[in-house]
Amino acid sequence: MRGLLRALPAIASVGALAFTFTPAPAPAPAADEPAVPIRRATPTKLMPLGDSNTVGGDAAGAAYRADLWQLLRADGRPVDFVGSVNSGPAGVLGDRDHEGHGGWTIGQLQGSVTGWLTTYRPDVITLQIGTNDMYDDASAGAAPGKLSTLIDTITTTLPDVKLFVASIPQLADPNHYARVAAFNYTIPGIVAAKAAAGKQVRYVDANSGLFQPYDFVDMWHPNYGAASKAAIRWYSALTGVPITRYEAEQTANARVTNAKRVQITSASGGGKIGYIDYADSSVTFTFQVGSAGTYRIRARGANGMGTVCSHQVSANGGPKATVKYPSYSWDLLGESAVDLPLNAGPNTVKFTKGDCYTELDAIDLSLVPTA
Ligand SMILES: [Ca+2]
Repeated sequence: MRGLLRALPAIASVGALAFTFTPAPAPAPAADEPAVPIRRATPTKLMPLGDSNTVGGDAAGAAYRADLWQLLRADGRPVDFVGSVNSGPAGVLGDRDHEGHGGWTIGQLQGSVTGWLTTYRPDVITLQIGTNDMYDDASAGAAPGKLSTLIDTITTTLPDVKLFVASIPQLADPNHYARVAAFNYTIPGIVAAKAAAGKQVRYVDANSGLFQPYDFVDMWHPNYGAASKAAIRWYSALTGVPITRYEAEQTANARVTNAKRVQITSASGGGKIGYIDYADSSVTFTFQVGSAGTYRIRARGANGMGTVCSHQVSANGGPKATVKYPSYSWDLLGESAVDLPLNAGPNTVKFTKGDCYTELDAIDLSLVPTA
């Protein structure tokens, strides 16, 4: 039990998206713009492709896929994940299809990828591979060439596919660290050369420089909270919408009143705010934005109540809006969005108790997407 009053009856609004959002017509994309393939009004088939860090070596068992799906859902983007594998936590990961294969090397993907591509015909691929090539110097040294060949195979098999190629997570062991650093260093150049040759390939720094030692389950796998940070980078690359995350448990970001910090690895940054249970409980974020406008605030929240719960949210003392959190579990976190006007310069955004109970991990801030 994470809250003192969790047994109280809750409202019974179920099945709704967290935020009702009516998309405006999308502007016509530029002819030479492969970089932003996932638009609000365009159904898109996305294949997550890779190894165990696509499957998910974390406690939730979804790697970046759960939070990426949540971020896309919060915008109302019609994305269909595709692949021959189906795994991960139902609910928080609304589409469990993928093409992640635990323990696989680049060469193993090379041997199977053509069949997967012709079967599922994705519009977009998120490729993260190479961790299992880092075991020794020889295989690590061969990894860039194998990645180059794999990119050629993918783009030749599906010339219209938009291929996003990621860095791989940095590993703590000194030998692995050096190999990963060397491999990650080569990836932008490999991708740039393919793009210069006319292929629709883009590099995503999904992982490098992102994690602390406490962000790892083991030598090889970022934990669930850490994977959510990689998901932000994937989302931004896929949509062209940069997100800034503010951790609720960091005192520099937020003032907490009559609620408690909870340390747990499912939360981004290793912590979240629980016990937002009382009329005077609040989490008040303070941050700056460069320009005035309507911003999308995505709250990463944990709700294990078995029904939709909510917070009241207001910006700079203005009117309260409601952000609704579907119930997944206390250890599976969703991204629920609300759009609020912000000022140029400093802002405060205050979360207070709504219906039943939800814990607050972080907020992910951007301008409201226009495409
Ligand atoms: Ca957090």
